[in-house]
Amino acid sequence: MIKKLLVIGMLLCTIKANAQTAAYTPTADNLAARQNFEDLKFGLFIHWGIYSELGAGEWVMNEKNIPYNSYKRLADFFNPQGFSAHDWVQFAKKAGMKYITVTARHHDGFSMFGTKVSPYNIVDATPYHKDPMMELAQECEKEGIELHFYYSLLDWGRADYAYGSPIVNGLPAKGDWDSYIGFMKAQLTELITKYPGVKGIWFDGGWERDVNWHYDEIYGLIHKLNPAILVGNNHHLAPKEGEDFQMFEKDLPGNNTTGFSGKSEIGKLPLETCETINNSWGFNITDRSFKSVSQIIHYLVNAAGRNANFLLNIGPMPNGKIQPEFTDTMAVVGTWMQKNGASIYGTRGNAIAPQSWGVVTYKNKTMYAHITAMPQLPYIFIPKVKAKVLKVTLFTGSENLKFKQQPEGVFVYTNGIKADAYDTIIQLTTN
Ligand code: FHN
Repeated sequence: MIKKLLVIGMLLCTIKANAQTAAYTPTADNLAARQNFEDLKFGLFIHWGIYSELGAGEWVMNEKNIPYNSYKRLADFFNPQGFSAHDWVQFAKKAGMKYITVTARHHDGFSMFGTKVSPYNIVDATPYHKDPMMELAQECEKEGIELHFYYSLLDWGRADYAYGSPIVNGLPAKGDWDSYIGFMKAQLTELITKYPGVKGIWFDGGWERDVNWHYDEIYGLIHKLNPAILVGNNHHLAPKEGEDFQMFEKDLPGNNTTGFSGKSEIGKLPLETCETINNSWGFNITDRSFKSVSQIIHYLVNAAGRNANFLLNIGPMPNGKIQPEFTDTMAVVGTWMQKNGASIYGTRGNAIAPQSWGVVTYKNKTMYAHITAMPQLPYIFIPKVKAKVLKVTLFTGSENLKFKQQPEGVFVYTNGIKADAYDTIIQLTTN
């Protein structure tokens, strides 16, 4: 009996040891890609699919209870003659964005790329017959913009996914789970091996059901195909083994106004938060709640101060064009970024907690205090500055500003300074 217990004990130890060796160790290339990703700071999120035709957001099939077989007809007349990868990439560049995350496949299950493993895709099922994801990947590579693919784990239409099926013992009672996992692996292989320069996969929809998603196999496959690819998953939970960045939806890290972030403690991975330019992800013709230049710059600055990238979403129109309201706003943001971007790109945040007047970013020995709400008092106080401050100026000027450093922090006197319309940046040089 004792012998038997010993054998079982040894077996359990071996299993544990194997599980530990199977733990994910990011490669040097992956770690470098993470750092680079953190430097980029500002990205463009794009939700575009056959749902865009209805102008009511990407959830329209579900929200309007459109039967799948009727919804599928949208593919017959999806013909985005106005799509230009060049225009999308120029839109991002002009706005000061450094990467694009685009919906390769959303919850409706329609593939916006030329896949061989499902006929329900833009090349085979629409009169357009072209692959916009390939054009975009090539254009991004040419223009030095990084590309991430959004990929939905949830599928409203496929029989093997069996949307709506009860989950029994971690598996959908209907459908064919192995077949669905295999299908996703085949598509992800296509996205990583066929499309040039892909830097990340942005999963979403896993929150729909509590099943075994085979993340170990899926993430393992991605990293086997290209170890540097960054994997992120919008599961609204703390990061899981095999993930390379942590994302937040419609909330700055640490906030939970949406209710999505309640279970996602901030981990150690690079952070990203996404938000919409109006109130919709996919094109919504009635949504005119456009965010102002000031709101967008503040979101970006507040994310950077909390050490997160900002991924700002637009939903292009069904013809592939971007509506002028977005272009106009982002051109102004871009002009501001040209002047002030050095205080954001390549910086890190979170060394100093957000203050009532704004946030602090830093790079090497320079700190940038971003004042987004001018204080009533004639100074700002930056707590817990350990390094000795040698010089304080406005980011856009060379004139020295008065300051006083104490063990508790630094007072910078702001009376008489020329405030910026969006964010007055004060530069502190330390030793
Ligand atoms: O359901 C999706 C939604 O359509 C959109 O893609 C956003 C983007 O973060 N994510 C999901 C909701 O969490």
